[in-house]
Amino acid sequence: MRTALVYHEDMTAPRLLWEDPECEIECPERLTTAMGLLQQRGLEQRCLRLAAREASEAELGLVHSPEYVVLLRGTQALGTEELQALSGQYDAVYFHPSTFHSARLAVGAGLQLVDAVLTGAVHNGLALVRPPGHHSQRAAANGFCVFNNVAIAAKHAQQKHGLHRILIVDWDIHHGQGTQYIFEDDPSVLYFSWHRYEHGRFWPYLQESDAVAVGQGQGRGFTVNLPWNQVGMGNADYMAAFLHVLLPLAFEFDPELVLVSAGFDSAIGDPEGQMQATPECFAHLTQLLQVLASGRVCAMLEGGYNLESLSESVCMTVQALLGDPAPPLSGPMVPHCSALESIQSVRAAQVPHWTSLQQQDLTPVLSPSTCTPEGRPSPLLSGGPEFKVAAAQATAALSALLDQMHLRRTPPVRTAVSLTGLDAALALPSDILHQEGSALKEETQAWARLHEALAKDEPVSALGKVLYLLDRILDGQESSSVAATRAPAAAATLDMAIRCSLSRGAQRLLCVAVGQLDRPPDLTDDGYAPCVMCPSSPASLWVPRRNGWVGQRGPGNNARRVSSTEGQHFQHPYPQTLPHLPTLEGEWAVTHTHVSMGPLSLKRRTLWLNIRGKEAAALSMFHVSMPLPGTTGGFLNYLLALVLPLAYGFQPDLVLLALGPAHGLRDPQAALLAALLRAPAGCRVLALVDEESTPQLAGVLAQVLHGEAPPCLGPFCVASPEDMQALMHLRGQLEPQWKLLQVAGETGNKAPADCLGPWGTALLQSSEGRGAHVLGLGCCPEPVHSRATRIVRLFPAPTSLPGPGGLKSARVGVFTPQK
Ligand code: X5A
Ligand code: ZN
Repeated sequence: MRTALVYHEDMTAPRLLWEDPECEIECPERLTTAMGLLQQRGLEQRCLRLAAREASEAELGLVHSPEYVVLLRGTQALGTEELQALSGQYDAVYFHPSTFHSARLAVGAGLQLVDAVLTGAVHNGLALVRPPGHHSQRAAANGFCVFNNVAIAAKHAQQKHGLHRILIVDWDIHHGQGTQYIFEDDPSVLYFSWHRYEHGRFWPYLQESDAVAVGQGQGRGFTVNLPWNQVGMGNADYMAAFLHVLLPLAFEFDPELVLVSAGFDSAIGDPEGQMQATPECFAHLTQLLQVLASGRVCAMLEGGYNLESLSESVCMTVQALLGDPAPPLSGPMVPHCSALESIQSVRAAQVPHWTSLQQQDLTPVLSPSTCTPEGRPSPLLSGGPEFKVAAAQATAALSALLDQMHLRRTPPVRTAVSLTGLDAALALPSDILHQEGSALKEETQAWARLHEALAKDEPVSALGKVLYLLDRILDGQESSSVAATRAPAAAATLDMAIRCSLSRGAQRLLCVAVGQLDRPPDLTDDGYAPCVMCPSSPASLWVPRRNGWVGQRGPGNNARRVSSTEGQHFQHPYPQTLPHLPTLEGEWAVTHTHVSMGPLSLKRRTLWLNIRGKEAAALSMFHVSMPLPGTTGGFLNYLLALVLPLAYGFQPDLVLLALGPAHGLRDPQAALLAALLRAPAGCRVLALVDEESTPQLAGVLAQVLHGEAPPCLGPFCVASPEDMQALMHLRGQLEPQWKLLQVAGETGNKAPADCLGPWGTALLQSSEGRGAHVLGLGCCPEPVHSRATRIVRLFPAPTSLPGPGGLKSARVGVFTPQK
């Protein structure tokens, strides 16, 4: 089995025996509710269940002083008043007669989990424990924590399993100062924590929680603190923190094991955190961590006090550990200004210690937008009356959100991978499907007629297989597939796959083409112009609808999917993915009296990324070409600082990953690319692999798309200056539109015209002679209703745009987005 779930009912025993508004949130229902939902969702049944054992006193001694352990042992026999008196000696702690037993089970659960993962019994797992651990110190209980479960697990992994590099990711919303103190001079443990900080005004009110605390002595650079100076941080902020801070350092560190201090008080609705990350965010964070350390991820529960948010988030984490696709992230992928300032400050503090940061432009930290104490509301006191009101409001907001997101209805789709062409020599795990089916011959031939290359060179059977695999992904039968393409037909096959996906109702298609594969000349950001969509079929009919294009599928036998004229939508295979996302069409509705839109929908349907040997160019925000970096460091930088921010910003519902002729990727690079692209796309990926590639490459892609961890990239090697320059160039161009690329707060001195960057995508131009009132449309996934007007500088027209002569040069137009 893949995932362990470690638990013991006895850990529900400790409870608060007296009045204490600060401590009452740490209650037994935290565990029972989370376990209950895991069972109800059928997730618990899919895990290897391990009953937690008590840690020995020797194991506690890996971190804690003998005197402290003796003191705790003594609490078992104390009466309520004595317990209360002892509790009062610590900050935010309560003891119960069952505390010692429960705390030993919590430590033991972590040890069992680490043993199960490091002996290979499972790939990963979660320990659902109480009391939590990350505030606990060598000789002190603190913040509901008695023993430091994660720290003891790390020491155990080093001593019993001989590990040399362990990463601890503390996504609890409080600073795990206990863990920080234990490892602050230890370079073998990289400790990352983000936490509500508010410039020191939030518990535990420590200076050493700030970004400038980077560790001591040998351990300098191995403590990474990301303080949030405002509440309300959400999915985009957490994603930016992972992409721009944690992951670059983690890849450079190259851990052998990832321990997660998995507190869910960082999730929406939590009374302590007051943050806004939705439960599925934890599935994404977990997926991202699984590309490290061969997928050896051990998560241990820390905080999390909104029972509904906690249990949903726990389920999302377990689903991701099991390899299930993650639901798409909700909300605009636009980090908060204060979050960017925090990210900037931690990158600046860490830059001396990490080569992967050294090559990037790190502008000095400007006064953060939040640093003036005047006028800021004083922090809510835990347990106080205002705190309760805020908590009730948050809970109501959360319930509404969960209902609206249909989270409960997200089906677990197990990834299956189909192979064709290259599979002869492959030994794949038995749960990866070898798919031999093919699309109907007439349908295949109809598509093949679109391309000379296909009609002439490609055996119809190979094409039919690709179509069949794609069809099954779009129908939800498989998540992902791998197919072989022959070099002369690679571009045409990809083109056909794009057309087919769009015609089948894919709303946003991310095409990542590696090697000699150019964007099909008639593909625009919106998809294809209707007239070229299905030239072979006279029945082809494309009708613009409020929500995009609805139309008949051209060739073949798929008339059953044709929507009726009244029909709002295509019969969409994954309807749960998009309801929360405002369409760009809605956002950017240019008043139609000003602009005659012609046949183009405003919704951007394709994002084209070409990774190849030569140029770095952004022809539009949806058409980006980048060189293939020469080193591991360069490759990682590209993935984390460019490809993933774009992919998460775009939120594709399908990825076409084409490794064309001369793609130049080594197998581990291709595997990492596929593993990372899988996350933002709900695991829907069709990989087209050049037939000249080795069967091993197809095999490793199949495994990664199936949810296995990618193989090691090899030794970290810094990016070349040329690669970094090209990356900077692209980022600079794209950052104004793709906000997830940002790594620093606004400098505040930007001209208004630059709000949307050096170019917006021109959809229309005025005809010759009326050039003075050119209208432009900035394409930007950020919500704009807040602004009355936008100024957009036009970009020279891409060749695919209609209109005589293209645009002359940059001209500025103003428009008012419709409400
Ligand atoms: C594990 C954890 C929080 C303590 C908060 C005290 N502790 N106000 O979340
Ligand atoms: Zn916490």
